[in-house]
Amino acid sequence: MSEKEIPYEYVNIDLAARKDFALSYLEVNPFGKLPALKDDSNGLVLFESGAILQYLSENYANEINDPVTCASIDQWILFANSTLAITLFVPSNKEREFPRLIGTLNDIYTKKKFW
Ligand SMILES: N[C@@H](CCC(=O)N[C@@H](CS)C(=O)NCC(=O)O)C(=O)O
Repeated sequence: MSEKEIPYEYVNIDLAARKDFALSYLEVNPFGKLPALKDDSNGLVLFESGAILQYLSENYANEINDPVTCASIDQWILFANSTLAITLFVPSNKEREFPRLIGTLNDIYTKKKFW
């Protein structure tokens, strides 16, 4: 949001504290996971980082409106939130898959500007 100069208020939530404020966060995300977004301009409440990024990209980053670029953005969001996340956070996958994925990512982005 800073990169796109979208005004925002950052709310830090200590879920581990289980205080009233953290518990009321379950109204925002019933699964109790971070991050989440509340858009005061239209009342939208959204969780899942990928959905948040897609929403911000489609509704606030007005310079991106061609389908090819949008598809590429969606590809990298889904790659990060599915393929890469499973590799990083599932221990049995990490050892085998992580070096391969990171090696390929490194190859791609040493040749190409990060967009
Ligand atoms: N797929 C979700 C993952 C959400 C997630 O697992 N968030 C972690 C922090 S990165 C969390 O809230 N952990 C606290 C907990 O599970 O109690 C997303 O991308 O938003």
